[in-house]
Amino acid sequence: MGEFKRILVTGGSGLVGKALQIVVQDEKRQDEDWIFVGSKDANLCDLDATRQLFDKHKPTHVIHLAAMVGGLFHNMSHNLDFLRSNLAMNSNVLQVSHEKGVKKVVSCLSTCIFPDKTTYPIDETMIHNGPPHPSNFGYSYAKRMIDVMNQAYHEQHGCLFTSVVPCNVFGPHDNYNLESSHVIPGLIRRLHDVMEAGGSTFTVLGTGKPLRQFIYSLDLARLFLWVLREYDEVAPIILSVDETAEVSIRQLTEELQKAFDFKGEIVFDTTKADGQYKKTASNAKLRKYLPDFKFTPFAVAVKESVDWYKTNSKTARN
Ligand code: NAP
Ligand code: GFB
Repeated sequence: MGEFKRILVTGGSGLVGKALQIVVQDEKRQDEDWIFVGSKDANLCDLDATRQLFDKHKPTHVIHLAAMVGGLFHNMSHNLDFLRSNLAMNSNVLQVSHEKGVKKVVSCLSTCIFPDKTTYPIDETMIHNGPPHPSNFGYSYAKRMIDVMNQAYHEQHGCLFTSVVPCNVFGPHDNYNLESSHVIPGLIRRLHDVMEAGGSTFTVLGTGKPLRQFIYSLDLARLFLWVLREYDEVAPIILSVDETAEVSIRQLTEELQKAFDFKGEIVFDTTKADGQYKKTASNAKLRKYLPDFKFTPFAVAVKESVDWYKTNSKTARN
């Protein structure tokens, strides 16, 4: 039995938070008490509300997932909102974690925040080497400040505040709202609607050429457990599938077509933006720690995500 941990998970009602709830059901330890919260428990953009949340739960550890999160198109049209909301939430959670003597905080960056002009594969040392892609500079700079604050809290107060850098995440309980969703839930929602309506043409936005690494939310949740329990560097660690698992949006669409058994035509609307062409990240640092970690095969993860949405489309976050 290790030291007792009361772990507060902010963003606990979202895609990654729900995956963590599922994984914790099987893998929680006797000396761990898990608390999952969403925005209705406290608006983390408000410092007093953040303090009240921490006073209520008295966490010893925090997994900070809460954020204003969205896909390419939502970021392009709301860069200021992404910047301000995420700066506020991140600053409040780290400040109150320090005030209340939280032993460890694990926050969340993203592989989309790296410099737009870069060499590949991207690694953890490159976060601040140049401006991010213009489509999501607000979100990117807010996320980069987590790493800067983690370093400053460690240098001035010895805090163990660290962060992980996931690639694109997908899975059950995603956000399927067409204005704000990421590509996989957006395509799942739209292809489901086309098939429900008996349509025979499915339109995918952009050229289909961009490349992405996609991690299944349940795999990411398992890695979060390991980071919370075993990873004690302040420096970020990329949590991504292998470079060889990178797929194009077109290949993703073909996988979704199979999962839905859609026999109609796929059309690419090239009048819509592609966003970053690629953001290929290296998971060499993760592999050094966990050489044998097994990611769920992409086709299996996509099928499970599609089947979940088919069953839950009426109550999913649309
Ligand atoms: P999500 O499904 O949109 O969930 C966001 C979570 O944050 C929800 O629980 C939401 O609560 C909470 N939240 C939002 N605003 C809040 C506020 N003002 N106060 C308190 N809570 C608030 O996001 P996700 O995909 O799970 O992302 C989780 C983390 O992973 C984020 O830090 C994100 O940046 C990071 N990430 C995501 C991806 C991806 O592809 N999804 C990739 C890389 C990194 P409600 O449910 O009550 O709204
Ligand atoms: O997940 P996504 O929206 O964001 O993927 P990013 C965008 C890519 O998918 C673009 C294509 O190439 C789009 O042209 N796409 C095709 C679609 N159909 C659709 C659709 O119906 N919806 C969406 N959303 N895209 C985000 C960052 O970049 O990555 C965020 O902007 C965040 O900040 C996220 O970090 C993980 O992968 O391009």
